[in-house]
Amino acid sequence: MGTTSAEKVVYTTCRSHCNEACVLKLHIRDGVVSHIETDDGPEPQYLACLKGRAYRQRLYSPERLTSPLKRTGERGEGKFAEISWDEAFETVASEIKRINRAYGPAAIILMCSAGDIGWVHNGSLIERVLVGAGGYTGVLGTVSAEGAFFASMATYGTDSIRITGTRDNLLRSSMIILWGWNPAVTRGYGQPALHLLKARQAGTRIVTVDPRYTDSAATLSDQWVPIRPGTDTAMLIAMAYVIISGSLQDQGFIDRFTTGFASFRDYVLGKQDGIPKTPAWAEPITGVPAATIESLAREYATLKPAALMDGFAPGRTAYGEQFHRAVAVLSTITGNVGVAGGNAGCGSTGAYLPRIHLGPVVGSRMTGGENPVDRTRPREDAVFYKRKDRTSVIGGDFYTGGPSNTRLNRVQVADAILNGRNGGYPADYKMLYLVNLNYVNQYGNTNKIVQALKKLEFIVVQEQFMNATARYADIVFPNNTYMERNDITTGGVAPFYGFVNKAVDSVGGSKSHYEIAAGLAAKLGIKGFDGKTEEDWLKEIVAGTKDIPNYEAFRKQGSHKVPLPCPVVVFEDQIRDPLKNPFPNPSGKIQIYSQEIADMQHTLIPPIPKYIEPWEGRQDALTAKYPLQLLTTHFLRRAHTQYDNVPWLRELCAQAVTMNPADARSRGIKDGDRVKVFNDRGAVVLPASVTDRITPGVVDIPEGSWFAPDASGVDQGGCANVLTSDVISPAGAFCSSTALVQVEKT
Ligand SMILES: Nc1nc2c(c(=O)[nH]1)N[C@H]1C(S)=C(S)[C@@H](COP(=O)(O)OP(=O)(O)OC[C@H]3O[C@@H](n4cnc5c(=O)[nH]c(N)nc54)[C@H](O)[C@@H]3O)O[C@H]1N2
Ligand SMILES: Nc1nc2c(c(=O)[nH]1)N[C@H]1C(S)=C(S)[C@@H](COP(=O)(O)OP(=O)(O)OC[C@H]3O[C@@H](n4cnc5c(=O)[nH]c(N)nc54)[C@H](O)[C@@H]3O)O[C@H]1N2
Ligand SMILES: [Mo]
Repeated sequence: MGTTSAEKVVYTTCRSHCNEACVLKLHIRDGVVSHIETDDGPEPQYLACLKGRAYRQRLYSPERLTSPLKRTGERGEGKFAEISWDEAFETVASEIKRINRAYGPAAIILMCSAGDIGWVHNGSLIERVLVGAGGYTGVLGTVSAEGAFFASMATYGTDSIRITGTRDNLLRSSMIILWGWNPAVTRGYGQPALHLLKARQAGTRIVTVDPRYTDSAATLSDQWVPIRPGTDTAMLIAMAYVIISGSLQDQGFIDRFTTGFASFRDYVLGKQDGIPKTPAWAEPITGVPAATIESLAREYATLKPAALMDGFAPGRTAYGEQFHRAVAVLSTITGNVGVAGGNAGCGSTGAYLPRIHLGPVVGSRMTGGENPVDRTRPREDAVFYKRKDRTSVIGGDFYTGGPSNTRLNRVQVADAILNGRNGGYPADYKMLYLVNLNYVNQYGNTNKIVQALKKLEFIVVQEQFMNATARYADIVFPNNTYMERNDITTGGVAPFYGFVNKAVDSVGGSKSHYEIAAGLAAKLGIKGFDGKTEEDWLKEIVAGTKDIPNYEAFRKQGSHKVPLPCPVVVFEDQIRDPLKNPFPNPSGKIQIYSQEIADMQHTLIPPIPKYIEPWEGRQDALTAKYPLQLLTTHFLRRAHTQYDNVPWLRELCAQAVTMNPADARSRGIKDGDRVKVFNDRGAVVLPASVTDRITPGVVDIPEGSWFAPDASGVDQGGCANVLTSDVISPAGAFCSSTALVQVEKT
């Protein structure tokens, strides 16, 4: 489209919480974003999806929070009064001081997530304020992929976020397996769907293993293998049985690059426990016919190179870490690690250069140094949690590991608030500060979170909308959006830096993260916070990357696409020259058997990957009451809870519980009926979508729909976490795919 003289064009980068980074071309007329296009620059283009293109309805939503709010009714009742910024800052500062004096800084929990992902405007700035005020209790782990992280640290010695190559590596694969990965819907990490489409056009064989016939199965794959949730490790181990018993493994690769193969082989062949892990053993566990397991294993071992791409969701289950460990080991014994067209496993996401370069540049400088509360209890267990290279990503604490035993696993925060020291937690908690996080909606067991929030003395929420979490705040700080501030962002695994250009002034009285943190720091009397402006930070970050030659040109173009001579393969150096480049772990090799895990002596975290029967699975006695397994997948038209209130996007697809016709029929449910989905943790009412695209015995409620309890406490909003639990997997993962439910017609 052409531009008129009264119109201005600004290039910016959309980096919402789907984790893709896309170029937006904004047309601005009279200070208002009038329409939005996407990348029209040179290849590779970073093309925005429907959410970025619909952003105007979010930016100018009548529901935007435009003034600081103070609670006037009961907590959660949703009654607030507008107050000035000065009063809001004063109230929060004096509460921080009061709680600090009365209980110590550990009583204050800070949790951040990733609303709009930028390197300046994120939760790190509040970390900086709280460090200056005496400290806070931080959280650890990532709800997305703690299982993948653990498996990656145990197997390779490095953080999973670092171990994905660029997506063009997929164009060199002979076979690709999308295992619990649906990149046709879940945006993120370097436009994988586009590359998969190209690979398929070039004749690469692509197979999807998923309980649902996903859009990726339908449009990108040659074959769909339906599987029961939470049983993937059994199928992977049975594939290893086919490979090892048929001598299809790459023994030369195993001898040179790995440790502990014999122990895994003995387990697989049944020499340890007398149970050979044959396809016939896996069939009744997984629901996948033995012949299918057998043929997939043979193909995977012989069509080389092959990329086994494991999504995060199968790792967000009971013992999900075993899934990612098994994927890494299968990739290893077939010689697919560190080679062109292969993949190392442990989560099919990650970060390429930009994010890794920026971590150290921004990290502790932004967060204001060590948190005094962290220092009180250094972490003693699992040595790999202390390794330095756990990538600090964005929002400060987002991926920070466990340097300290004062930190709480994110998923257990509600339990920690409810039980405190008596429950074995390091402190009693009185205050919660939330940034870029829709806590009530997005973490396990919503009703328990609500109970926990009612117990606290003070809650601060930085938000754009009055959502389920903001409703529980004592003070709400209205945050602006990325269209109203300058920032820098990066493209996941894509070799791409995005400049986030301020396009319009902040709507109403909303403020940026920087402005909020600076205002609060001033009230707390923290010196030196405001020593650097937004612009100073941006320039410092750009200089630190060493990739971007010219700040002004970067800013004007809105992006810097890093030229790469060839696709990037993870661990290429380790395989090409292992003596010079050992793996960053104690053995220097790929650890099929991990001595570090063995030393932990945790019976449910074995040193080799093993299938362990999950709780709330098909074998659980609870199936008598709640016979259906619940999935809570990521949704096309949302980034988690974000964009759920955008009318254009709501028209596209309805929030519903997807179920198989067999399960619907036996309950007298027809497509479109309103149904109640429930278990002991809660109940959700929403429409049913009846389709063969989901395997029998499994139902799916897409995560991120807004929690809206009625007077009897039944959620009418379709929020999946009313039904999920806050019990974590032994290695720390959020088990959002491990929950049994029943469905009935309302
Ligand atoms: N549009 C959009 N894109 C997004 C996001 C979003 O909210 N919206 N969120 C982003 C974020 S933060 C993340 S972490 C990623 C996460 O992305 P993922 O975790 O990969 O996404 P999910 O949709 O939960 O799951 C992927 C697939 O795994 C399947 N699955 C679930 N449980 C199991 C299981 O036990 N076994 C097997 N084999 N398959 C299973 C689901 O049916 C689904 O098709 O996506 C990112 N991209
Ligand atoms: N059942 C179930 N639950 C899940 C998942 C699942 O698969 N199943 N997936 C999990 C995963 S992978 C993730 S990553 C989490 C995501 O969980 P969250 O990070 O809590 O999800 P978002 O909806 O992205 O929440 C971000 C919030 O920040 C606000 N926001 C956006 N931009 C800004 C900004 O600039 N400033 C401020 N202050 N706020 C802003 C948004 O309005 C939004 O309310 O959910 C997890 N929860
Ligand atoms: Mo995530």
